[in-house]
Amino acid sequence: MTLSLFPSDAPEEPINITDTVSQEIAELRQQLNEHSHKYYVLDAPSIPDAEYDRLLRRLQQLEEENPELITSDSPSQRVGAAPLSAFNQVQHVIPMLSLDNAFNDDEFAAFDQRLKDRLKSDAVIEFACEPKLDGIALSLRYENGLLVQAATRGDGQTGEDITQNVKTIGSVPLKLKGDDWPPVLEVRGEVYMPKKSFEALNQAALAAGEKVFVNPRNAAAGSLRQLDSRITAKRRLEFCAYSVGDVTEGYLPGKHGEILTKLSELGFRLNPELKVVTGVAACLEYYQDLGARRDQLPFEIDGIVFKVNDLAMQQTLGFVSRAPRWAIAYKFPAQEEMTLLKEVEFQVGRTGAITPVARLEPVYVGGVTVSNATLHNADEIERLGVMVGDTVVIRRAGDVIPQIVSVVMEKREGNRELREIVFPDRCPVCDSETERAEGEAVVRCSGGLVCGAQRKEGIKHFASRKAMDVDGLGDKLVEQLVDQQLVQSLPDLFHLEVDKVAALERMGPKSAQNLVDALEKSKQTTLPRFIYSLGIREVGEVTASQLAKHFLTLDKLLEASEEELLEVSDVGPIVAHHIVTFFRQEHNLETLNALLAEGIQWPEIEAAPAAEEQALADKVIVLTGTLSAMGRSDAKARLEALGAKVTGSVSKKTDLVIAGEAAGSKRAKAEQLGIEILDEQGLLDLLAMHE
Ligand code: 9MJ
Repeated sequence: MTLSLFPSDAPEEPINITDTVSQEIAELRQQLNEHSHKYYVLDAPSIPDAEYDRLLRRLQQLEEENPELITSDSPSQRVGAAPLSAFNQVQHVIPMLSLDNAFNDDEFAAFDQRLKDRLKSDAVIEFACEPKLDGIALSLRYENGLLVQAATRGDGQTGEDITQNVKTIGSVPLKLKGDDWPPVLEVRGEVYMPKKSFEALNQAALAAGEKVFVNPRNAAAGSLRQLDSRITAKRRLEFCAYSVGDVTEGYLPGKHGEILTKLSELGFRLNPELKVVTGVAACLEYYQDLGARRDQLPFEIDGIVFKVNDLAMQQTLGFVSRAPRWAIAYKFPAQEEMTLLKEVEFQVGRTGAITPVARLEPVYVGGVTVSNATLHNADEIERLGVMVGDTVVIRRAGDVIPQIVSVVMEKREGNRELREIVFPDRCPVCDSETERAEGEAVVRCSGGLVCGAQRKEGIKHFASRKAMDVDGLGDKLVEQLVDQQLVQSLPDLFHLEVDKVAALERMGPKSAQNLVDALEKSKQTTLPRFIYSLGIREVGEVTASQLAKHFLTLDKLLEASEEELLEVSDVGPIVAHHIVTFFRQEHNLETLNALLAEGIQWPEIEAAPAAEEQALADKVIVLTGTLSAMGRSDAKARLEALGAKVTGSVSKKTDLVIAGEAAGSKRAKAEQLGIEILDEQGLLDLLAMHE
């Protein structure tokens, strides 16, 4: 018997299988390109990741079975290819220029004046304003709509061919959208790593004991210079277009802003902050506005690029050596600078943790003068390989505490003044021995409340807003109270005498009386606040609140065993251990009883309703994405207080998914399984309804 693919009642003409496969492949490619564009360029995915993966797998399967049908623009080619032995060189048809810089408003105004002088016109000039992405400049060459080459800038004349790597970047079209494109189109722009991807990459590197990248720019450069494009494929890089190079004449409009719009239509991602404005004042306003929002942007920028919008004007203005006369980069204050590490001192925190603090030669960075930076712990010092006397790179982004990101090894040569950083084996404040628990990065003073530093920090914590909320008892005052021996332990606070306090620096009779009154007032508190104020390790305000709700009275909490503590949501073995250890120490119990004897009190807590009566009893809820109104742990605690079980992964057993900003695969899975999804507002409504 012969096998026939075509039953006898089939049409006479046999179906051409290759044609059907070709057609399915073409359709899959078209769909995948469409979805990539929506996901990577428009940030508006219309199908779940899992569905995209299914389409891609189907395409890969068909191409595997029919290798003769694979094309270089197929979405399957984005996953990376076999490693190269080296990158080839690429000559740029039109040189890739750099930009002149301006560092203050006067220099920008001078730039505008130079333009007017050259153009022999006083008419106000229209500028395209673009955030200056801190990444790697890239040239993408399209011939007949297909990406044929991707090259780095190199020295501006000659770059490197990194086509394989660039194909793995989702926001780089392998094929231009539509059919209205010039036969040759070279698109230029910046490859960068969004801040979130950078943080995730470094976190993974740390966990794996690998080297971390010092900033997103280096991470992007390192990812692009991989000879093995499968590594690049794993890095979350993005591409934004900002100009064109070699283009077949007659295809593009006459304004820079319009060219960018055209590039967007052809499938490129543009910077969402692009704007065309007229005149110097509007440019400076744009600069100020973006400068103020710089730290909230999802990508790093180091200034604003202003380009004369009219191409005919650009032509008239021309170039000087390696930069166009018609553009300027107005830089923001640098967020990284070099300086000298003069000394390392060790500070003792509330829980005895000893933190190395770098004393630096003062340096202006990120808009302020920095003279101290944290070195975190011994592991960090080892990771950096830093020594006293080194020249280091300091980074300060926005409000963030200044960090030491690296050591400038070149500056070590001939520098004989280097000294190793040695962790003290005795507490620098109380001379007790220091200890480092196994598996912990932190070195601690073993002195407990004997240690003046720990006492001070403990009192600051006790008085803080979320704890006993003692108005007017700030850090500086606590330092004085302890240094002048007016306060040795927490209960002493309640014996302060007005005239003694009034004699302290920057105090007077009135502020001293206010402080004593505030202390008196703080005695009326709540159990959660009181538990939090004790400063038990790892017991934050949420945990304190859970403990209060669970045990209802302080006595029950004091008697609780580690096993009983584990029944409290938010309490794991480490926290349970810290709590039991705290209450086992005689001096802590003495302090606690003395505080109660001073009259600290709180209203009784009503027992929570029996489990089955709770609003969300036994509901299985998953939290995903970023919540802006409250932290994840806060949301979890509040849902659990209503009886819900909050778990980590979506399954058929899940009743509800709360999807915050940028929720990803968990949201997709919930959609797939038909599980109810609430956004953050939905969560707030739910809590408001039941709390
Ligand atoms: C960046 N880095 O964002 C240019 N750039 O234009 C923008 N760089 C540039 N434009 C001409 N937005 C040369 C460099």
